[in-house]
Amino acid sequence: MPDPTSIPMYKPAQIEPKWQERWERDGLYHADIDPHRPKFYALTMWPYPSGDLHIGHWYAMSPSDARARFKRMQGYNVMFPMGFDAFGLPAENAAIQHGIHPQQWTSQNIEVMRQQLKSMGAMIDWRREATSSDPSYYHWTQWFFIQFYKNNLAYQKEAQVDFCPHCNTTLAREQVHGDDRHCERCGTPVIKKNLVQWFFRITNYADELLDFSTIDWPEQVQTLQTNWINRSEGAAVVFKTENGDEIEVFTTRPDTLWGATFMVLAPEHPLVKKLTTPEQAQAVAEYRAQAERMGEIQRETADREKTGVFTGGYAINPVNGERIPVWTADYVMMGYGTGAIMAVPAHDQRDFEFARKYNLPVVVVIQPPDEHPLVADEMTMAVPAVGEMVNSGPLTGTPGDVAFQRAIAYIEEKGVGHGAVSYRLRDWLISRQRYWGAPIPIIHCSHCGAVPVPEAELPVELPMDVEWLPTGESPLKLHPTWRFTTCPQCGGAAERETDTMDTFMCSSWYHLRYLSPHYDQYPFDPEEYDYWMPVDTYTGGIEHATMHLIYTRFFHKACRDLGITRSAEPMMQLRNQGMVLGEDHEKMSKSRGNVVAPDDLVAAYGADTVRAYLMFFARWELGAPWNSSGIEGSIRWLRKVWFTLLEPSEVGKRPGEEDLRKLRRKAHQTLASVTHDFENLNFNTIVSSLMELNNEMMLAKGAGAFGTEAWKEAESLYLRMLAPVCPHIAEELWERTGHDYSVHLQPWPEVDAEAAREDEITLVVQVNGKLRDRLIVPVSISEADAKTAALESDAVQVYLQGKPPKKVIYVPGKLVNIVV
Ligand code: ANZ
Ligand code: ZN
Repeated sequence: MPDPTSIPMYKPAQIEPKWQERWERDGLYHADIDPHRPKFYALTMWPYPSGDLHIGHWYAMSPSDARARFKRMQGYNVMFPMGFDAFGLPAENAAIQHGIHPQQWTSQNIEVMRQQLKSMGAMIDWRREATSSDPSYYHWTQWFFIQFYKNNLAYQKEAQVDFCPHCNTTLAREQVHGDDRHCERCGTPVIKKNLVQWFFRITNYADELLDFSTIDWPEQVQTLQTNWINRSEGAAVVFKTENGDEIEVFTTRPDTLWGATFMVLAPEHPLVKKLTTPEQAQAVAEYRAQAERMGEIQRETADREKTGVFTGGYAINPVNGERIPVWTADYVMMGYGTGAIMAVPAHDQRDFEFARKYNLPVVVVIQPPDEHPLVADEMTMAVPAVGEMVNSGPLTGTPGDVAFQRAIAYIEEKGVGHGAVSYRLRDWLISRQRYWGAPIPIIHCSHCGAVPVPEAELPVELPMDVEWLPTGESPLKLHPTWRFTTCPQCGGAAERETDTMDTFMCSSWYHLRYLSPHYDQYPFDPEEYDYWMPVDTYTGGIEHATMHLIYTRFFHKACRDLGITRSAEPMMQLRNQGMVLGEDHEKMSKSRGNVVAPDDLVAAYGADTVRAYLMFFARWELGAPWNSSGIEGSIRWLRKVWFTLLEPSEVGKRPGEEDLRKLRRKAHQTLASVTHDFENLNFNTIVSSLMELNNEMMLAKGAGAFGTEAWKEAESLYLRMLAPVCPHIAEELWERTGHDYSVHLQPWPEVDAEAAREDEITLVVQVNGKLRDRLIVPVSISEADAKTAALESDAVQVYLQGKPPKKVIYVPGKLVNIVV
């Protein structure tokens, strides 16, 4: 036996780089097609190459890595790839501010981050690395665009867009925040601009995107996506104006049509100008100008005082022939439904407030059951429209449950409208007036229109020699030669599209590029696709719930319809981690000075400790504030493990039968719970279970168990369970305890149910000293559990009669006496 004083110290700084090199040299984490093994595609969201892997990245990636490692030990052929989402604004801003080319800035940053990722000890197969700004990558991003364009899934139209005057670019609706509608990146209030833009027809997929039945995604993400899409059933109804125009409205309550006493058009609605009478012209023009300055979110705020202006024009209610005034008001949004509404003040609160303010008539058309007949003049607010139809001509008396359907049948029969569905989801605006993105592969020809670049000529490469002027135009527009070309169809002089694609386009398909990042015949090697797809577990931040995670589902479905991908969904299971906050409980930021730098932590404690702490300190999906003394607990644990496994028992101690049984029981019970927890990504309880088992092993060692069969088994189980969490120390101890390289190639152990079984005892239950019941309970039952079990016994309940006991006495392992 080795001399205990010769146990070396645990020195992560020495062992971690050593194993990382060895694993890399041996290609230990290479994932190749193997038809004899089941595959597992574990994907974690790729980072933007900002140049620094922060603690949030570690929090997202190292537990994901542990889960992937666990799956591998379970016998799956696991692919865990990594890459960089490298197009986007910060690179361009760095170019403008520091005069460094985005290409150079990006590749320097990637170099740094790749090293940082390696220091994490993750099982990344670096041969599969992909970077979206590489021409070999965006070649295929452009190819996808062309497939979409050829199949009418991409189109251009003039649109009013949100534009950041500081970043000089269009923003997606999701990138505009707050009541003041500021830019997500720089905080500048955005303005509206009319530009010809490119869109993807994501709305074609609205209904299918609402179906989550085949995927295991968090409820919260499903809700966010469902609300984002916001499907409403109702009717489209046409109202004729007195000067012969038609106003179409979308309503969710066609059964209230007889109560429509006025109409409201959004200020931007094209009919506003036509309908406005000369007397009202000035008021309407002023109102429109004022509305234009306001943002949609601000306008949608329900409790805002309603404002509006009468256009002077009238329309005819198509069901009762009433002449009703047409107003314009900013509580009606141009981007929703048709941008026009029929106002039913008796049953819609916003319309009610508007009607009272401007003295417009209120007509009750729904009578709630079991209430006095409603009188419009006495109402102080709109009445929810549930009940029997009244004042509704031929439909009067229709019961509430069929009113909706009958009203639709009626307007369809009269030819004034039809059943319709409306969505909040808009088509995806993908064009950006920026340089650092994938150029949209279109050539504009004055004869032929928008012509896609022939596929053989892809990629349309970004020119490297551009000028950095934040002009609001893409720098590609200012390039002296790049944009001038010839039309692929007629050969005439033509110009390239100078907009680039939204970076969410690049990230909609990166999981496919990882399959074969060097393949140059197609976006991916079909053989790799057949083996690896779909992604089995996808992990990343909840903040991507409505953009990336909707876009990538749309992308996959669109590609499926074009015969490029198969199956309805790209990612079967999704799990979101929470956020690591600063020690001050605030979001980490440089300006607050509360940023925790993983590189410093790795230098001080080693990667394994950082990994263990990140898995331990919070429930993964919730996150928590950082705690710099907490991480000390993790290094102490690993040092203990180190000595537990290396330092023998005192000479001469012989363990008893019961000591060894206890050790085996704890080891297998831990294995059962750790297995369950890995499956369910409950990382914090994995670490705490391992801490407990280590304590049990120390006790067993005190009793002389070191080196016994039971000890050897516990040691092997321990290191295999530790391997996914702390891959380096597990590998080092695996070697030092005499096992063959590598712990990471070991199968996940099987629980020995017999060993894990708790021994049971009979607990006597007394009431006032008299025997009333006997309970079979585990030997290790805690005092609290024993008391609860006794109090819950039917025999005891009879004596308690619903009252609390006076006193409960517990004699460990023997009896509970309840005094009533
Ligand atoms: C008459 C009516 C009566 C309505 C009633 C509601 C209740 P969701 O459920 O969100 O789809 N609406 C339609 N287009 C609008 C727009 N562009 N801006 C503001 N409001 C608009 O809401 C659909 C309902 O919101 C529609 O049904 C319409 O008002 C209003 F008792 O029509 B309703
Ligand atoms: Zn042409």
